[in-house]
Amino acid sequence: MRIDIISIFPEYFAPLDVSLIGKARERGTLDVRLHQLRDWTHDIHRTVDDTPYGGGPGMVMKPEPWGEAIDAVLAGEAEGPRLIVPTPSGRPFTQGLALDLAAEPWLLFACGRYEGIDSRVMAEYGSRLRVDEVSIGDYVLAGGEVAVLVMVEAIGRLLPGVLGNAQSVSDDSFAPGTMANLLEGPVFTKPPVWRGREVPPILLSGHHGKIARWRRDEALRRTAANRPELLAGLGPETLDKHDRAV
Ligand code: 6GU
Repeated sequence: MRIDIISIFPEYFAPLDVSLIGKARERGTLDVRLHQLRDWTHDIHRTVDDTPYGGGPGMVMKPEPWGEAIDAVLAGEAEGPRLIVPTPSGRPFTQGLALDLAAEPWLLFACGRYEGIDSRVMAEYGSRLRVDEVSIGDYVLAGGEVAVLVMVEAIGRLLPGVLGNAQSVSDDSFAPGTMANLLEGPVFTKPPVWRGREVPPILLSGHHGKIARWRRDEALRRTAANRPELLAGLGPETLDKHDRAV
């Protein structure tokens, strides 16, 4: 997968050099290309923002540098990328959207700062590319860079061969299938007793059916405690006859 990121702070993306994503880049599974938006300005101050039409606080990113930057990324390619614009006003970023984006060959992230990017930029490319404005949660960040780090990590770990163990993707909280709308329960490793605290004996029993049942009960219990609104989305058809309200 190819990922282009346009930002006025490309140095924000240093974490993409390390860990799972860094390794995927070294192997060539992931091709990340960073671009400095200010390289497409033409004034001595390299201005990327201006005051909002209609008044109000803050600044808005000017359309011209964005148009030139995006055109330069698209230049010479037959097929365009999906354009993702991080903004708290966007559609929610979910595990489902991460899976959808992980199936794309090419993504372009356009990181806004200040009060956002002049809306004509999204309209302009909306006629040529699939454009999604996406939010990572109900809080406001100072810019889209950290949100893009979040999305690239969530998408990157889903690419074939990035995780050591394909099972860990299907066991994830929110994974479609048995974990849809469920949070993962607690996990344990050796030693069997630590500071007098025992690992739940069922996990040492070797009885795979009982372990799966216990894990599902714990997932339901944790979901009820931390995200009760998700339980409604489980729906009667996804509940088995042993599932119980906890
Ligand atoms: Cl995607 N961007 C910004 N600036 N703030 C956010 C966000 C995105 N998602 C939640 N808050």
